[in-house]
Amino acid sequence: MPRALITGVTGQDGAYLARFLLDKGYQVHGMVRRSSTENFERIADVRDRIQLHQADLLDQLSLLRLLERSEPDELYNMAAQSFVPTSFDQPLLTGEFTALGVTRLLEAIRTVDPKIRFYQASSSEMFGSVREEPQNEQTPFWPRSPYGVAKVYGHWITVNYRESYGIFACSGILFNHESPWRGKEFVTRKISDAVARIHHGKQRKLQLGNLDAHRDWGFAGDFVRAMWQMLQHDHPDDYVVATGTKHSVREFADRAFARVGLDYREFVELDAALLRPADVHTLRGDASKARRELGWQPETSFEQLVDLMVDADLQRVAAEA
Ligand code: NAP
Ligand code: F7E
Repeated sequence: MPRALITGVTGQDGAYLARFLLDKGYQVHGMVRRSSTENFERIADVRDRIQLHQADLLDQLSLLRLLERSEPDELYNMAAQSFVPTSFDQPLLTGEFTALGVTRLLEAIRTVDPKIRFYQASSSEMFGSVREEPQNEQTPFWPRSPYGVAKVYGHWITVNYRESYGIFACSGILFNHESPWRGKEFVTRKISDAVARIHHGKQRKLQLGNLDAHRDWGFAGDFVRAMWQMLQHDHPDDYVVATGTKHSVREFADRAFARVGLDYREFVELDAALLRPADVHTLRGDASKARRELGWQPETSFEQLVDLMVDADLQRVAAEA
């Protein structure tokens, strides 16, 4: 039975990846950080099938012990401070988690078992102020937030440990991917949640920032498959994972409100406090390398994604009521 260790197993991607690997017959281990209250909502129904271990990206010794105890064949590093606005408020902490945390894990691999295959969750935020469209593995990085800068470090340290020590280390440059398990502060989930609450009379307005930002949005369930495929390949490499289409925040809101027969213009208000010191205005990825070499392609369209997120929140809000 292959063994996988997932850091960030309580997050959106960790929860999808854990189910994907369990279905593939893996023994799944998850790293969780200590908290005064448990935060296992996203893995509640598979909690008994995952072995959880307490450790923290800030604590090198805890990571060494984690690898000794879980003895993984594959390590998926999903853990990070992943919210871009927080990275402007807490740039140092973001650097510790999202950048240096990657080196701590790679050092733990080098010390405990250099044969462990490593997946790093890199991000389209590294392209930031884009140099070309669509963005591929050769496109230069120009990050626009402390989060993006930290991810650039995480990306290059992964490449460096592959080249320096021969570790099977891959960096997946994933474009935005969403789901009903997306955190409610991210714009897609903020919108789908608001649509459901407005539909059920629990909210009146929705405050948003930059409505003209464009993103290449895919479905998280499709994207975790690409992570696993990278670690099954015959050599380690870096891959862009994206749908190849982009839409604006405005278009997302338009379709989401239309799903319940409403016009977003009657509910959405601009809140200047939600504008970022520097935003990423447009992103669209070219995943042809992943398609060619891994056989990966997305299965969920933008329209299906919006609908499934709104439908899930409608169901949840109705159940709460
Ligand atoms: P998420 O929902 O925010 O989950 C982040 C996870 O990291 C949570 O489980 C969190 O634990 C854990 N974590 C944070 N700091 C930690 C620390 N110091 N020690 C241990 N665990 C820590 O993020 P996601 O959307 O699933 O994304 C997964 C990864 O992919 C992240 O690295 C993100 O930056 C990257 N990424 C995401 C996207 C996307 O569109 N979703 C795109 C590209 C890259 P708690 O539950 O305790 O907070
Ligand atoms: O913002 C605009 C905002 O926070 C998308 C993370 O998973 O994907 C995510 O980062 C866009 C931005 O995601 C609101 O200005 C407008 O242009 O949903 P978001 P993100 O910043 O793209 C990348 C790939 C990651 O790696 C990250 O970890 O939407 N926007 N109004 C808003 N954004 C938010 N959050 N809230 C608003 O009210």
